[in-house]
Amino acid sequence: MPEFTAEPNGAGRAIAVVASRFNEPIVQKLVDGALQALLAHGASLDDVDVVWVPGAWELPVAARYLLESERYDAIIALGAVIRGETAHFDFIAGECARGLQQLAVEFAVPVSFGVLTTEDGAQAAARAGGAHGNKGEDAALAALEMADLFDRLELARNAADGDQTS
Ligand code: INI
Repeated sequence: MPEFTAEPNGAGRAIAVVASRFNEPIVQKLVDGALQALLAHGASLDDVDVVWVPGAWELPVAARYLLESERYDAIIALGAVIRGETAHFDFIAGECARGLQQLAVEFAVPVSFGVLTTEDGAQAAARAGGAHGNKGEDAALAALEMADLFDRLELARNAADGDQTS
């Protein structure tokens, strides 16, 4: 029975980090965590672009633009939507999540979700290098693992196709 597992492997990967400026001090920590994780797993900063957008609402459209370039092996979306600060929290958080997931499925390219959706700033800080870790780092690792998984699946598919034609 074939079984596929993968590892976060950043060697030779072109990665886009798309980050929203709203709640920038928090999001900068997510970006720092993501970049550290990419470097720790073999990526080169020469192959990583960091793209800033105004808020989480703009993350999906920016991610789509980047995906259409076909230049990236994975996209890491980072942001912080904090309920206490807006009446339209649910719209922004929900549409951001939905838009990013739709893109991942449509393009079949890893688009990881490192967007904090919290009740208050303290919860967000705890997840941006505080007591609950760094969700930017987690998102980077997920993106690299998915890119590696797709490589392995592609190899297996090509091998199976070769078997059929020989
Ligand atoms: N954007 C965020 O990323 N986080 C928030 O908490 C937030 N709040 O609180 O409103 C927020 N709003 C801006 C939004 O993402 C868009 O940039 C704006 O509506 C312009 O399109």
